[in-house]
Amino acid sequence: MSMVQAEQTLQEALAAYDLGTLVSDPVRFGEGHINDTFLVDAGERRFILQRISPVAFKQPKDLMENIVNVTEYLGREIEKLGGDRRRETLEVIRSRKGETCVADSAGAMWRVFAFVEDTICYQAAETPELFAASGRAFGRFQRLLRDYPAHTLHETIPHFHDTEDRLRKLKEAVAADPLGRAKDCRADIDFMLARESDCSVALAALREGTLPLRVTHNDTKLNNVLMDDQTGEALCVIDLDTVMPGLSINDFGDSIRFGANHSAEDEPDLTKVNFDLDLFAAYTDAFLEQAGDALTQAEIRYLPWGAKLMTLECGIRFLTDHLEGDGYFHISREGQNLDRARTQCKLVQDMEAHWSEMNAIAARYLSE
Ligand code: ADP
Ligand code: GN1
Ligand code: MG
Repeated sequence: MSMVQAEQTLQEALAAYDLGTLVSDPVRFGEGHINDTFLVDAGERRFILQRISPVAFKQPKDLMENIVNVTEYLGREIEKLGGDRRRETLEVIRSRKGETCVADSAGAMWRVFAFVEDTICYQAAETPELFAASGRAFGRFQRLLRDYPAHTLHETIPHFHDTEDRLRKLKEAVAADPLGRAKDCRADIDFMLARESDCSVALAALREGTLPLRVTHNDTKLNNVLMDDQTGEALCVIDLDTVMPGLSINDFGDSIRFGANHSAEDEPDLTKVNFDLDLFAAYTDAFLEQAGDALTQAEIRYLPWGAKLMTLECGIRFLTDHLEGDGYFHISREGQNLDRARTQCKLVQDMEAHWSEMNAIAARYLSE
């Protein structure tokens, strides 16, 4: 539904910007699940035009304020390190009136970013080197923002990585069961409910003060980082919609969830979905190489929990959306969110089977 709406109002959004003369019509771009993303080709320069998901984001202006402030801060830090801020962080392009985003006639908000050229956005960690490069990028992101005043950030999605709340919402969706789908996912629901106490582990550590609140990205999958197509190194962390105060172990964990395996997130054949401990180790090394100094011993100790909980939570979210009728995550076929939920459960199961090895890998970085 939203996919069609975006096409209908795209021209209105485009008219609010002065991007030069377009050489072709904007085309859908990328494989994000949330926003509607288009590539705009103005010959000399290219741009990303995005319709911000009104389902996911209720306060798009606050969200844009976060992104402008964070990218300006990152830009200054990158320059201090001798880097190129125009390639190493996002650049928000203003509308003719100087706005960071513009409304269409249906009330949705649109924004424009400079297209970061000569990069590749991977959908799967094809090699350990590639996965490690993304780990360095997110580790560096964590380090660069370590002194950013977290309290000035808007919470763009309340309770985003509140795993207890996510499970509560799953239970509500199961109880309401508006499409009668629950009967076909009983085993998946039971798998998640059996892990109810796990859902509190990181949150309890936060409440007790064992884990600190930091500025985090909160959506660290591999396709939210652009790789330099010449050097193969990670260049630019994108998709900053969910930069908020959060847990560093969740940034680590969400990358592991998506990247430490060799299958698509929606692979229907679960025999192909296997957690890869070597990829886990490669990412851990790379993430801590860059973020290490900024993290406490407790954060390092809890890294495996970050991996397991982000995977479990994402499974819970996919299943909730499936039960509620797929209003949140974009789908291209029926049952896709159920398949996504099932891959996450399989990965959680694998992580549980490799739990002591995962902890041993993280423990290599403990100094106590
Ligand atoms: P979503 O929230 O829907 O995932 P993203 O902001 O991640 O939206 O954008 C979707 C995709 O568009 C990305 O995975 C990437 O392929 C591409 N993309 C987004 N911004 C840029 C950019 N500035 N330069 C190049 N590609 C981009
Ligand atoms: C969404 O926006 P995208 O596609 O990068 C989602 C993440 C999920 C991910 C699962 C704002 O990420 O939380 O982990 O899908 N983003 C939001 O693939 O909900
Ligand atoms: Mg994305």
